Amino acid sequence: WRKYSTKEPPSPPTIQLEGRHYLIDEWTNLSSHISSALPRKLHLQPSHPLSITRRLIESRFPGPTYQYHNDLSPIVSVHQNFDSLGFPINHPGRSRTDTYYINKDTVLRTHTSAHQADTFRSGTSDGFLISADVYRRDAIDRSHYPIFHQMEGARMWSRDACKARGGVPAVIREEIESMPKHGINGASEEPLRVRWVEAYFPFTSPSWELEVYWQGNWLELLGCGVVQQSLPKNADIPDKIGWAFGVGLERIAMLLFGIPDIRLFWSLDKRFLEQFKEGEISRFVPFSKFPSCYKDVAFWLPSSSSAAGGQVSFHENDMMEIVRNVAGDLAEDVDEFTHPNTGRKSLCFRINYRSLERTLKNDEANSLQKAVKRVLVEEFGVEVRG
Ligand code: FA5
Ligand code: MG
Repeated sequence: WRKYSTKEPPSPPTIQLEGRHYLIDEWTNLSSHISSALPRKLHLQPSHPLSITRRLIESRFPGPTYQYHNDLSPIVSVHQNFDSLGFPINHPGRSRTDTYYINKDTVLRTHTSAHQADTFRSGTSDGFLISADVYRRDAIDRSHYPIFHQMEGARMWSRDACKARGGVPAVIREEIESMPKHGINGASEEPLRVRWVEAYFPFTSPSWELEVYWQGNWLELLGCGVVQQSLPKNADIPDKIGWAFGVGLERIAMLLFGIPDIRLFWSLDKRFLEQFKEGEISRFVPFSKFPSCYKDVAFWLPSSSSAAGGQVSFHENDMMEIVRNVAGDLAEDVDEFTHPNTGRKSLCFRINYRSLERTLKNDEANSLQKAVKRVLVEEFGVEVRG
């Protein structure tokens, strides 16, 4: 009889983010590590290196030509993040292994380009800078984090005016020459080695990426290009033409301040936060490098016939996600390191544990590793080999 009492029928499952309820479905793949970081907004925290970097770049793109948008919600539609930019329906970036879905129609933006179309359409200025937190299921290492910050920049001109001035390249050159030129003295003493690499984005053509040599490798700083005509056309400004870029703010800040590990931006440790002052670029002083401790895990994936429900797929990014959820910022990097050739698919990962703030005990690393293995078995049905 209890069953038929005055109780309401069960309401559909929802998730609450930024004060709103969203229906969840089979696409939902948000973890608590991610949703709890939504309110941090590091690019708006006064005297945080990301905010200092943002303001420094903003000072090079002055109003009223450029308008700044720094508080757009990270929750966007699949249409805004992908369709409006011409991403084909089968683009890998759309998959649940790469993108955080709130439900099948709603994602955490994977890039600030998600706001390009709306901002062009609003027509309130010819240029804009959009700085924001963005979210991706991605590798774990010293220059990648699942939450990072991008700044989108764009500038439009009327096609005729542009032609009269010698075309897009000439106009861009003029623009650069007219920019304020106060010096930026980064923390690095070596001269920067940079290179432009031809790239592809569905919403620009031609496109490039800019890379800089850092800690022995080429580090990508930004993507950019001439905006595809479909964007201004769909935004009801078909007679305009222009450029856009999307830069990783962490990557710039790492170079400017000499910050060696992207996890540091999330630190609440005074020894980190108290080093920085609004408007100033200073060299980061490490609190000393604490020892690392690596642990390997090797496992067989379940054959699809034995897996419950038939198909179990496992993506490298699933491993990254498990490790971040279990170990948080105690994981420094994760490498997939061999592929022994056996009939069943076998995977091996090396997880490097290191705290940025203290010496990690071997016991602690062991229990994190144990927890990672438990999740692998319970959620993905793998057979751990060692
Ligand atoms: C984009 O996101 C494009 N929206 C950029 C763009 C804008 C192109 C406008 C053309 C016109 P990409 O995926 O390459 O491109 O990311 C841009 C930058 O974000 C990278 O160069 C890098 O600096 C930074 N970035 C990417 N992934 C991560 C990550 N996991 N952690 C930290 N920074 C990252
Ligand atoms: Mg790129």
